[in-house]
Amino acid sequence: MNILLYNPDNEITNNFMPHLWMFLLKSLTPPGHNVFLIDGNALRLSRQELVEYVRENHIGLVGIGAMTRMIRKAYQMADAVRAAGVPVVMGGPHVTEVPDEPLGRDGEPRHADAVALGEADQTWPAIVADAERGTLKQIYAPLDADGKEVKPSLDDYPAIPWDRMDLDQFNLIKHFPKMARRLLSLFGMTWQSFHLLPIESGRGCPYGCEFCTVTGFFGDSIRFRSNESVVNELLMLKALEKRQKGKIAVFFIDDNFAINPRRTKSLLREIIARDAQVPWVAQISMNLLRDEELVSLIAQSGGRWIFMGLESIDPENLKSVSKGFNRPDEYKAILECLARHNLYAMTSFIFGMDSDRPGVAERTLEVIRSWPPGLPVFGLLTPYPATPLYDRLAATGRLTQPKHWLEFKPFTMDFTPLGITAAQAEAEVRQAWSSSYSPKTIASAIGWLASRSFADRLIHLLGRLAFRGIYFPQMKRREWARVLFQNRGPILRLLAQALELKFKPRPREPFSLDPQLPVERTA
Ligand code: B12
Ligand code: SF4
Repeated sequence: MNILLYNPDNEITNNFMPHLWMFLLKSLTPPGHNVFLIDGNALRLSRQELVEYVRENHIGLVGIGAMTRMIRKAYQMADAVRAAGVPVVMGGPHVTEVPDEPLGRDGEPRHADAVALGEADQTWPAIVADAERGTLKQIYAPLDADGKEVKPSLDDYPAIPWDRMDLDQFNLIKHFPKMARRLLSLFGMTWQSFHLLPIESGRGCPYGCEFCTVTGFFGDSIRFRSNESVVNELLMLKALEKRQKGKIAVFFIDDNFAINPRRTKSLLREIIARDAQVPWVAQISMNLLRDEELVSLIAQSGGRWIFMGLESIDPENLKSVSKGFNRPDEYKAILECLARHNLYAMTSFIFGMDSDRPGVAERTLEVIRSWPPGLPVFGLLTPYPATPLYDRLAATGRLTQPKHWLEFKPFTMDFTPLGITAAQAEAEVRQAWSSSYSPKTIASAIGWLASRSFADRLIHLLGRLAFRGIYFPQMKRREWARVLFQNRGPILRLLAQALELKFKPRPREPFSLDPQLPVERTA
């Protein structure tokens, strides 16, 4: 049977990284089937185009996965596929939380023939077999003989054959303007491709923050792959990048990569010992980064950026969403410790919490300005279905859009905040993004990095321009031209430094994204 796995686009930004579930389920598909993958973020298809693709490729089953914010689009695409007579199975966090919705058991139209609840590693082969026989059930749940939910162990995690997958749609170099590519090649960056690929080394986070789906979905039982299997995957990617004459970086998508610091350190030591370093990014909660030995191993093993949910600078807010383990009084010291190890942070903030008052953006920005530069992101507190936050807001009658996902609008509030209006909270988010990614802030961040390597400055600049695009889409050539013009100061200064490095290469500063190579300081 021919199977299509499809992930809808989020209708706003381009994707920078493939979704792991598609590659994982492809690897777990029993032999004898052909699995096609389409990520709508990389290859945007209309409903009609998707149906044509399904017909042309004689697809017998379409699997669709989506987060809550993409679910409306997912349902529209599923409806079109089902109208063409091809069965649809849906999976992922949203449909797991509200399975009656895709199955039309809530009185609304049906969008899926079947739903895979929770982690589908073990149910997927049964789904495929039933679809082939034409006996799809409505619900597939990973249950044991007693009907209790089973979380798959990651002991026998499949080797994902990245080297045999078509990754061309995720080649980020293709998104660079031609002129930028030419400039980069002048400085020896002649990569044919640049991929950011997702790897999971473990699943689960027991912290149970009130707004988060993860503790409910993956359970608070934490599971890890063996060090060996993770390191083998990294080594395969290193070999692949060599063959592709390209560059590969990795996003460890574990919710809390250092949730068991002993195990994380042992993995990082093995990466170093087996020379498996690639530049990587991971999500780690702030409390676990107090450990400087861990920070040092992160840096030596290829770690470049750490994504951390700081959420708020107000301890009362943090307590109100069960995230009191974040301590705002230590944010600065930890970020400085990371910067000493040449590591930087993507810091995520949420506005609209119960203690937020007008002016929260400026108060937060003032604190951020005292830190080493990073990539801050700002969002509104969002009640995802089946989270304790959703239940609390529903119970107190504060939800203004109980099914906000069916009319999804980015950066809008779906409930009534306490100390600020919804419109004010939305304006605070706007202000935080505008200020954090203004040409002045970008110039000052690059200035802060004057004593760091050229590569660090270039990566920060590119990162800042790209992250700016999360809030201010800059897809069209004209929009890019405006952004580049507004930021011409740091861009021209970097260009001048690059020319100087190229033509007056003494003392030489090697251009490298590989952390194991020494990168000389220029000052
Ligand atoms: C990586 C990641 C991202 C990446 C992007 C996604 C990517 N390209 O991989 C980035 C960093 C960009 C991102 C952004 C966001 N993310 Co995110 N992200 C994740 C993360 C950490 C890992 C996803 C992953 O690969 N997991 C591992 C795979 C194996 O698990 P899985 O996807 O759940 O798939 C399994 C099952 O669900 C099932 N399955 C999934 N799909 C399908 C489909 C079929 C047909 C079948 C049969 C089975 C099936 O089988 C898989 C194997 O068991 C998850 C948390 C998590 N641990 O999952 C959050 C998560 C998915 N993100 C979340 C959120 C909220 C967001 C944001 C909205 C945050 C924000 N406020 O901006 C944005 C939105 C992004 C957008 N595109 O618009 C929430 C989603 C909650 C929800 N109900 O939708 C999660 C669960 C985290 C959380 N805190 O609750 N995210
Ligand atoms: S620490 Fe992160 S992954 Fe864990 S429950 Fe909190 S928000 Fe979710």
